[in-house]
Amino acid sequence: MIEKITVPDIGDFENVEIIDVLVAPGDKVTVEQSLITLESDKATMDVPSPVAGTVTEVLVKSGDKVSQGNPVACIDTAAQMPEQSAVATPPPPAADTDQEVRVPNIGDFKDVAIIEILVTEGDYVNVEQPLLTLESDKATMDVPSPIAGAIRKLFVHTGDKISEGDRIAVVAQSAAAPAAAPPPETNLPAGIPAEPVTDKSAQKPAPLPPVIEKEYTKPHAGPATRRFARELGVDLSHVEGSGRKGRIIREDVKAHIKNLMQKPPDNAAPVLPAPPDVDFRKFGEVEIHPLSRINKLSAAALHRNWLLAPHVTQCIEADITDMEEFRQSLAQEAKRNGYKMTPLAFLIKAAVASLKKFPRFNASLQPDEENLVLKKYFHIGVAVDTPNGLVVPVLRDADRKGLTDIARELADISANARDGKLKREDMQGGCFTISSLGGIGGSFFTPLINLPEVAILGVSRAEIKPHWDGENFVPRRKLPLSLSYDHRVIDGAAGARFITYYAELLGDIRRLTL
Ligand code: CAO
Repeated sequence: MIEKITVPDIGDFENVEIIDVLVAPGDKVTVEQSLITLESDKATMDVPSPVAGTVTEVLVKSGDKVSQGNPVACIDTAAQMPEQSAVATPPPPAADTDQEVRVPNIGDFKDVAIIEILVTEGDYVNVEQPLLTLESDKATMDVPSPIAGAIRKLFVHTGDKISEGDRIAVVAQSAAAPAAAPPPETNLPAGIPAEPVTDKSAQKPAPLPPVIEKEYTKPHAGPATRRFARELGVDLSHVEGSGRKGRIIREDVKAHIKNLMQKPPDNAAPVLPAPPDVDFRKFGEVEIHPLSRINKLSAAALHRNWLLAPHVTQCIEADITDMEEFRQSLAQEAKRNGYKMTPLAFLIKAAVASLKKFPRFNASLQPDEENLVLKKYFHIGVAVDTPNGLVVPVLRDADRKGLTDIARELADISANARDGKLKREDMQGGCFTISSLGGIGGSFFTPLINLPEVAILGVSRAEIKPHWDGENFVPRRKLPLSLSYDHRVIDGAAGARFITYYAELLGDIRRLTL
């Protein structure tokens, strides 16, 4: 018969989060075996199975929120081991009496090794709390306490070999403690009842069921260790076991956490402090504007670039008086032909010439920082300001294009960028980026390198300034340039050489034809 198991009465709690699902379809479960673990802000509690059988369906997942009556799983009770129903409920023991706890019926196993003792003398234990863990060559199983009380005496040690009926401990059962639980099977594999030896006559040996084999596909750890790990948020699949056959014990979980705390943060994933989370409504009226997709993508890329590349920004003013004269002479013709000849076309040509002269700037550092990849092509990225945010389309093979072609193409790619028509591949493969704010204003700034490129040129607004020609101050048009470079790849001298050469090219554009 299939039974649908629901969340029992959990007091006043509602919508409690499931932090762990402890069973999967196909698992055999015993009465009281935990199916899921719930955690409210006040308590953590397991939801036990009220029946024994085979899980046919799990109806919840970690992270779900549940309340009393919500379905948890379906269990086929026909698969229940017949012996379980034959287990007699032990009579309630007398209050305030010492009671011996002995090894329960563990099937055909004899001389099974104790691999972990989970309590010490003086500990107070609850009914079903695991006392020790046994391991045969086929199975690992916890032996739970059948009664609640203080452990007065422990008779066993790690490594001892024990069989059914051997003494484990004397427990001083407290008067207030609950009586022995009915079929006390929790934490033992299905079909292996644990009981106080006083009731041993009521038991029949049960063979170990095949379900135990499944344990070995999970991290090899006892229920107590699993609970401990869960409390600390440790994923046992990342913990190395030091127990027999690689079994994970409590000490391994502690060592794992210690190791994580001591490990220096990974370069690729720096641990950053969280930004302040302020409720600005406390201070005045506010409006919330969701960030656009482009805003979010570029924010993540800019942050990564800023963190990964040690930036240095080198500035210079280029004398573009003659270049501007030439550009103006082309501007009219461009306008007649439906495009704009802005300074940017010249800046791209000068970038190609400078990259040819300084090949280390036309390179990318491999992520393992072992090699530099030098590029033989010249694709120049151009930062474009759009209503949805910043994008960087790439003008390909700029070395093979003249000023007019570049100017026309720039008009197309910036129009496409602003209309949101750029494709992913239009923004890939850049060698070097130019960010031109000259049409807007401002002087020098610190552009952020567009990794995996190693340098970026920031261009600001040109202005006529007094220039000392050796005898007089003469008016010259000066263009502020800011070159940021990745100091892992380019040293300061190379940065200064590159930008000086670049400025010289703009100062005498005839050299662009060389
Ligand atoms: N100094 C003075 N004037 C300049 C100039 C400069 N450095 N650069 C351009 N101008 C002039 C142009 O000649 C043009 O003048 P006219 O209107 O008289 O023809 C005007 O400013 C506007 O130019 P533009 O912006 O239309 O064209 P552009 O080729 O200079 O730039 C583009 C194109 C797409 C790069 C630009 O429009 C843009 O989006 N810039 C912003 C880039 C950006 O946001 N960078 C920041 C990235 S880091 O956050």
